[in-house]
Amino acid sequence: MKERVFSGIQPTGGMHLGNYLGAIKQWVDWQDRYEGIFCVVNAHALTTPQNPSALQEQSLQMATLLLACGIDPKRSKLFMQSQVNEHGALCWLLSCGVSMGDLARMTQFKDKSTKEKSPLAGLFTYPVLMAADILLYQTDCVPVGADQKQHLELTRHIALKFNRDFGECFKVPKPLIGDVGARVMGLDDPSVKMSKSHPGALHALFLLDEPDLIAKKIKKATTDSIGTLCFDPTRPGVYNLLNIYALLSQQESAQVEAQFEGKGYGDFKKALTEVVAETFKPIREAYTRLQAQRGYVASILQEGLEAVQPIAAQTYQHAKTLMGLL
Ligand code: AQP
Repeated sequence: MKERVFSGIQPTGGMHLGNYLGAIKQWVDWQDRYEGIFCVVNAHALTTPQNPSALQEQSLQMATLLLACGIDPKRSKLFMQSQVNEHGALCWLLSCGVSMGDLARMTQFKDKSTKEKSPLAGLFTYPVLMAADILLYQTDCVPVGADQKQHLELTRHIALKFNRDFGECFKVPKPLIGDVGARVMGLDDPSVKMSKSHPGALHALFLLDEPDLIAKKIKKATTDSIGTLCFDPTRPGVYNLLNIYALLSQQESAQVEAQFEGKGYGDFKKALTEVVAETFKPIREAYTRLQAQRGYVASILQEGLEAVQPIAAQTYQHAKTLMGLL
């Protein structure tokens, strides 16, 4: 029997190259080896203020994009988090077993809360909802990038503690480490990771960007005045662009350096634009086709919901009973 993988993406904006390289491409590739349960985590998006109609639209766009990227409903389940009530319900049970101190140590909370004037309590308890997402499905493996490692460790701690205190209930998930280096930084500011919700117009490359816009963003991407093309982490702008090129063209860094030896930033940016546009083109086309098939995405989400809901209900009932709730 295949091991089960669970992962989710927040519909806090469009899907960008960082999401694709750091997560979605690997979800797609792993579908042969694992039983995939993938989720648009729209309830997580509420941890920062959202416009309700934009959130609805972005949630459906995200589900459509996941299918366009290659999530295959015949092999994996795809669903919308808010349609399974047990996520919120289990989050409450788990939040009554985790300490404020453990949550306060989460570096993502520290980072994100400093950007908000008045951070929401949901931002603080976000890792508990993430633990509920994972534990509800008796997940074997969770893909983790560097920024989610700490949250998965907390999930494991929560599961182990619950099983010890109340009785065996949750499978303790293992991390699944993806491509090394698949961390994409902002084009306009390579000191921060590329993010959906970053306000900069030239910050992220979105999968639905047209070729002209891709070219414009890459042309304006931050580099430096040195002029040579080598993988030097002390030159974050050039390093980030080279890293993107290597990942998309599936080459080692030495090969990329050899390819661009003696060339300038202009030539390199042209080649980068081409490889990005080539990667996005089939996804954009698949997205347009899926959108034209009225009702198709909704029917896939419904099928996914019907497949995962009983698993979530069973785990939640078990946890509730073990805790002594009638
Ligand atoms: N820049 C990135 N490079 C590599 N991987 C990334 N991921 C996100 N940004 C990068 C990975 O994408 C998956 C889904 O992310 P998410 O939507 O659940 O959360 P996030 O990390 O908060 O994504 P964003 O784009 O930065 O959204 P906002 O702006 O809303 O915070 C995760 O596996 C993540 O590691």
